[in-house]
Amino acid sequence: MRVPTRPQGIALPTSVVAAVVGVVVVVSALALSAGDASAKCDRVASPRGSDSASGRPRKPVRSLQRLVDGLRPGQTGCVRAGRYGGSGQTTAVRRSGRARAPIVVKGYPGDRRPVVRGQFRVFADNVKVSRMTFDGPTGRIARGTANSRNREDVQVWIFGNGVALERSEVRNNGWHAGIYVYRSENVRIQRNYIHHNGQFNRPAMANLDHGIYFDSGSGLVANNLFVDNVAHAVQLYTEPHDVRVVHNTMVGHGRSAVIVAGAARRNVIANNLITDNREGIRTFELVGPGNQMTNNLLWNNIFDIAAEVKGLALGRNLLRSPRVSERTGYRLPAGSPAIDRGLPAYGVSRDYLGRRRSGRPDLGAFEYRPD
Ligand SMILES: [Ca+2]
Repeated sequence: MRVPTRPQGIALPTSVVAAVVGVVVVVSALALSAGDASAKCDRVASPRGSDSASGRPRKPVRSLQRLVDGLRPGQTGCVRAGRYGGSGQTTAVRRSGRARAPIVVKGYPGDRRPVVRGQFRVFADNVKVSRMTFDGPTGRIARGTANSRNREDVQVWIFGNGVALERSEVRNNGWHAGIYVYRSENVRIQRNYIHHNGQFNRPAMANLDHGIYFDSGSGLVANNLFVDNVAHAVQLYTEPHDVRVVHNTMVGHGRSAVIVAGAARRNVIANNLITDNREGIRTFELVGPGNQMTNNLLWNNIFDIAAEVKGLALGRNLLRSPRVSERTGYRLPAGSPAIDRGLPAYGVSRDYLGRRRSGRPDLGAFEYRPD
């Protein structure tokens, strides 16, 4: 399988790219809420485990691969804090769950999120991945999406239907995408922190490395925090359909927050908070029908709406400062114009932190709550 030709987009003076990409943002203080309502662990992996063990909770396995290989539909594998995988390694989920009995892989309840090095693939249906950190670069990957200069590859590769990636961190990828979605229907990517993915020192790649590269399939991208990925936070290309990109906060991208290109069709971009990117929204040679962008807040992008938005139905979008900052982890302050400005039709019931949204939904990933 090869990654298809990418849209080349427009040339840009290097100094402008550097100025935007150079905004280094650190949100380490922004921890996902610890713990999990469900403490069910059918199998466990631990740095102190052994791959000759059964994997039952008192006999954990060592490797993430061993853990996922032992899961059956309806079972949950819990991963204790620590490091898994390694540079150049691939961990792959290959056994499918069922729609009502997914295979679940998650960070152990109450532990810090485990850190997975190398590439993580979900090549199966009905798999849910939660509370994990995927840390790039991948290292040299055998049989990856395509050969790059150093055989680096995408960090998390989703190739299956009904796959969920939630409450995780995807960072520091060295080639093309933090998350790559290929021919996958009903994918749900929610409440993740997706940041610093891409090759920052290669001008030739300034247009090509993204937070999420949604190539094909359908689903939901909601309540994610995207910060400082090289090119776009989300690229909808070559032919994704019926993807709802809603309630995300997207900051500091060298190209745009969202690009809709090629045969992408019926995708909706709404209720997002989009600041400090080169461009807020753009299209590129868009021929697919029915794409729309409405009710987003755009602020302090060099171009809030790019010159090329042909093929995209633009509804009303808000051009006002949301008054968010890196220092406060992009939470909304009292009086922000993003509060209660979401269209309920595109709303989601909870926010990035899992808090119930109140009143009309607030724009972006965070629902305002006075502390
Ligand atoms: Ca609200």
